[in-house]
Amino acid sequence: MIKLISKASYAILALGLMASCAQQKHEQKEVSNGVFPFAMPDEKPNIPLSASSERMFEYETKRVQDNELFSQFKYTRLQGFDYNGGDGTVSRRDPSRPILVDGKYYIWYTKRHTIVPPVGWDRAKEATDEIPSTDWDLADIWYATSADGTTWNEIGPAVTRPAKPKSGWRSLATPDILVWQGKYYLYYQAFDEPSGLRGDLCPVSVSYANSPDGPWTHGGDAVIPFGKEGEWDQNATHDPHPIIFNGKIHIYYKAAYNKWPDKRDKYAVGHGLVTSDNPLGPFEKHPLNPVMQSGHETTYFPFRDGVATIVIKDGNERETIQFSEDGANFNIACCISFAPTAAAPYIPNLFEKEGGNRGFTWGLSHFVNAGTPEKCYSIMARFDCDLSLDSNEPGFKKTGVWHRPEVYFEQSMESLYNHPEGRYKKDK
Ligand code: AAL
Repeated sequence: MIKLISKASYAILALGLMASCAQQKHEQKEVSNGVFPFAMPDEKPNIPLSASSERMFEYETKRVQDNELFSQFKYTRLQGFDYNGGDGTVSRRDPSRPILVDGKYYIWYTKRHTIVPPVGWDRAKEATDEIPSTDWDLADIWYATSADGTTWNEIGPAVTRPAKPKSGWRSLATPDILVWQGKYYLYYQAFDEPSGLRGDLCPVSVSYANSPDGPWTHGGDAVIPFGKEGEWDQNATHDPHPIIFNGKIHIYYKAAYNKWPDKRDKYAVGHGLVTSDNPLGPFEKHPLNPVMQSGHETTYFPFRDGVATIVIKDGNERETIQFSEDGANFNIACCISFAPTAAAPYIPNLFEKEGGNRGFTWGLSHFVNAGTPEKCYSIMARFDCDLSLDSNEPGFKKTGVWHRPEVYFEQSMESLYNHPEGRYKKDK
């Protein structure tokens, strides 16, 4: 019986080999005919190619399903955070990347707990010491821990607003973490006025501690220098995002430019890069800043011998993942759907000497529209994906992302009616 099976399998193997030889001949013939082959060629065929076919051979893999920097994203609601019934008075947003310390994940984030929901940045003049303008006004940096990355235990504030007129007296927001030579460094936005008043204007401050549980010591203000007047980052440095690359601290940051104070709808975003050997600075700006001209928040991660980034929402290259060999010159690796907003991935060994460059399988993100415009607040959420060299989960490599019809119908024409510059006017 065994012999029979093995004879049969030899026969099948032989047939298979013959078929594949025939196929190869067929391929070569097709290529020599100047026609793109049926079987995906490993090398760029020596035939005239369209621009799209040319580009196909510039990506790391020709099929997106084989691309280590492509993934779908799946979302899970976090447990353990209370939002006061969703009345808009409690908001949590812009989480830091989780880090694992002694078996516990730690995150830091913007927490606003105010007597009323924000009035909105168009009405920033109405903001008071108790009434917030935006969702991230009158906020502090809080932290939470978790054993599994889904159920969180909110411990309390990590860094709170200093007394006026110290930088950040109005609001602290959008933190991220660096571990450097055994110490913990939190970088965050420090506001001295309600955001929306003249812009979303703020520099970045830093605090440090010997333990992720604090206590935190103030380590400096305006650590990422503003550009000079007339330069793209003249008065805003947002979303500080530190990584260690080639042994040096690299902080990516964002500035919305071409916008405030008078042409808010013409805005553009740029991401800059500063580097230093000292977490408290001084930081030196990369001469090619902005190193990225798309993407709303900053999500950069060491990947193989370079740096990769998830680019969302803004710019011509929105909804892409990009890669750069030098951390400054990025090219598109692939396009993505349903990308996590303000993505903060958990990257194993991120701040270790070795091993922090193999990607990730989960992280935290936020949804800024958890409430209504009148009761505006954000929630944090977990996303899972396969952007890791150590994982191979075919389910994440599917290309179809199917939303229920309701999701599309929610994107109704309604939001276009009565747009000040729009053609569609609703019948009164
Ligand atoms: C976010 C971030 C920064 C901005 C605001 C809070 O999406 O880009 O943090 O200042 O919005």
